[in-house]
Amino acid sequence: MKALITGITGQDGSYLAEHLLSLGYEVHGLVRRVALEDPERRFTRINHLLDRIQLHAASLESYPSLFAVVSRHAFDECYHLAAQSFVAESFADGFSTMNTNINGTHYMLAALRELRPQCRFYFAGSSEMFGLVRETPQQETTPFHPRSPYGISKVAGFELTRNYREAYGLFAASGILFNHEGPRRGFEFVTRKITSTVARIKAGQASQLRLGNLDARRDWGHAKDYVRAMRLMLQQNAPEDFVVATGESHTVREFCELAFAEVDLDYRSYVRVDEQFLRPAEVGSLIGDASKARSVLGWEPTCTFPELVREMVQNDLKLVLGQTAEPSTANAGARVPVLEAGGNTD
Ligand code: G4F
Repeated sequence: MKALITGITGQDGSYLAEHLLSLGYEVHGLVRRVALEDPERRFTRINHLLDRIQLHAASLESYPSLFAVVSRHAFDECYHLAAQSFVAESFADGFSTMNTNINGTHYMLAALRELRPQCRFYFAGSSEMFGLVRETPQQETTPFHPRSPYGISKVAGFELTRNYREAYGLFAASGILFNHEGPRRGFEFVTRKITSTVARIKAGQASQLRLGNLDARRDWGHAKDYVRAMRLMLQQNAPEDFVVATGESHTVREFCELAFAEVDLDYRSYVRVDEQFLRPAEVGSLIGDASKARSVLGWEPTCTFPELVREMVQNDLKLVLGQTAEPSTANAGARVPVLEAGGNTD
């Protein structure tokens, strides 16, 4: 099996690449040209995989570049994970979030339809599509009410995926993934912001943690568990959409409490609310019902909330102390494999 992953340098892309490699797949990834020019910083999560995967330079903003890559390889599966995925940034620059997320998805679908219609397609939908929730818990049939340009772009990508499935018969499915975290999470997301700051406070390198809405409630799982569900969706007889969630939700405050307790500190002494981290329109509470994924895919999450918090704090403590941690920080520059240019790239 030959799989293409867009967004392979991200948290989910790196875990998915490992998972597919462990199952004997030939794994290809799309990367932006800017990433190639800065491999030491941009390839930290896939550094250890570079001699086992094939990377192709392309941009989600350029249809010709995606067309060129798809025209050269007979992909069986395509996992479209690449996106501007930080909700707060989508308020700061809604235009580029929309351009990348909506057009990027449309270009991928159009290139596959034209060149490789038998390739199965996975779209990374999001629980942010539920936004101002109409029912609790949220399931596949819950109506969408996105609250940010990011959420709106994901609803558009979800609908494009459905339309290509219905109009052109593509095997195109969307995962509606609730928040999924882990030691490879980007530092701008609240979980990693908390665990990395806890580690720095413990090491005497920081004295405060400034956050926005402490009462926001999320259904947090482990990204490693969630990439298994992505692949399972493409192994079914027919393309369908699935909610992927733990069915448990916790507040940002509870995450702080556990993370600080992991290093024997009381969060109340360090956490301060800072208005600059509040969002113009907040998604107050999300909790998913993954019954369909459990019964149809046979999927189960394996990591509990306290285990997730502990793993992330322990990893960040190692990073602060200069010990080996995830993502690998070893030098990737010397081992970047030969890359094939794909049309107009940035
Ligand atoms: O960690 P977050 O930035 O993730 P958010 O907005 O829920 O989105 C993540 O999960 C989605 C799946 O539901 C993905 F689609 C999306 O790409 C991304 O991975 O924020 C979580 C909550 C929010 O309610 C936010 O307002 O934490 C609250 N929060 C409070 N203080 C903060 C902060 N978030 C961030 N990033 N930084 C803060 O200081």
